[in-house]
Amino acid sequence: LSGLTAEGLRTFVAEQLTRSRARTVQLTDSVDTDDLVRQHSRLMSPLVWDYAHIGNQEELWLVRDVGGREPVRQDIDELYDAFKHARADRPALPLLGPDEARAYVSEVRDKVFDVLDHVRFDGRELVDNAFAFGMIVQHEQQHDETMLATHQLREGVPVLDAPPPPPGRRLPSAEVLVPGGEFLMGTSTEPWALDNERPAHPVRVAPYFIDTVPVTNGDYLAFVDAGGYDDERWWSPNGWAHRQKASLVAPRFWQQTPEGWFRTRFAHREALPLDEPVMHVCFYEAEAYAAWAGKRLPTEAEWEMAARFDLATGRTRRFPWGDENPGPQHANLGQRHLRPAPVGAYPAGASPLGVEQLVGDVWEWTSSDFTPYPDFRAWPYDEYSLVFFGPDYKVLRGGSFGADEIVARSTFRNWDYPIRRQIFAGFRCARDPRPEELG
Ligand code: AVJ
Ligand code: FE
Repeated sequence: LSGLTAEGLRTFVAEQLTRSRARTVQLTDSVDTDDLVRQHSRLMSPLVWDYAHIGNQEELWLVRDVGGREPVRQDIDELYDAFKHARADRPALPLLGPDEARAYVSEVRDKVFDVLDHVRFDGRELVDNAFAFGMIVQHEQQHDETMLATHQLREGVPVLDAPPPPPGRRLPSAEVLVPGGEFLMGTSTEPWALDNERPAHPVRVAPYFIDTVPVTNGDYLAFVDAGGYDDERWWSPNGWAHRQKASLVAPRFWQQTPEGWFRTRFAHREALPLDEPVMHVCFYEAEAYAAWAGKRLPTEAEWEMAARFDLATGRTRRFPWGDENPGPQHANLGQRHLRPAPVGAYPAGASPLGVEQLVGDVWEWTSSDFTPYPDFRAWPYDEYSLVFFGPDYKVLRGGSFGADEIVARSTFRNWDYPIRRQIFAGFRCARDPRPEELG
């Protein structure tokens, strides 16, 4: 972005707006009216709520604030304010119907293109490097991933399709030693990084081992088969209490049958693919598996050091593979495939130490609470991150197959409650070195 002229920036923003809207349209046009308005799970909004909420955020920030234009539909702001109504209560609201929602979001979008044609990118911090546009593109893409999770919860005939991911391969080693030391975490230079990723700051990390790939379905099945869900030893006190209360026995969407283990994926039922990263596990399940394996989850700093630090130069990279934006050879992002890729599928995405699939495939649970970095500044609004900081949320890193590349920076921080399983989340393990391993 930094090398672009104002015209170049306008073109880039327009492409990103168009790309995110094509995805939103695909996710909402692929189901019928009934599937758009109903609630597929109490954890999710009706799809038609996400759809109009995308338009409403775009109106608030780009039409009214950046553009200084008259409101399109001020009367609906309250309905689409995520803090006013819990997801479970949204179906009962007098929401815009599918046709009204479509008309509304396209009216907003027309005005946004007009604002984009006239905006000056200098002068106001909100539009430096087109930040407000970038924030709204990312907002839409994040809701698209949420809508994709709603699709996963939907029952019925399959409506989404995509080509299979590339094949996996066996890696030379299961884990690598990261020697630790000080590295620069977070960013002050990514123009579209959101407030919680900022600023870049030095962090000191002790030496640790980290797995070269995420934990697979096959790995996780060994834990299930070993009675891991019935053995309190592997679970934290909160984890065990939740496992009991929610009667957890396996990852969400897994089914055990006389013919073996199956899973449901976007309404397709298929044999459990053993070499794919496990997903739809909550933080507590990830924690229990790691304890059973004699390991632990990485901290957020350990995850980011593995993903970005280049030992040879001492420099923090943008991505595990270097500074280039993600391409299809690097990572499974952007709903290009409708599943995580088998482990080993992205050798070109390896970090300097040989850690793979850090970006894409599945969000990875870390052991860290969602807390602000030193000198954090809530910007441009408190409700993006500030109101969520604290011990209630765990950080997830790396992005999933359903995360768009415009979101999945290696500095991007996602967060959720430790009991949540509907997100496309898995994990990888880390461990402390034994003294003799440090030599
Ligand atoms: C960063 C994914 C946790 O979906 O709650 C969407 C993103 N914030 N609208 C969420 C977000 C406001 C957020 N997550
Ligand atoms: Fe939102």
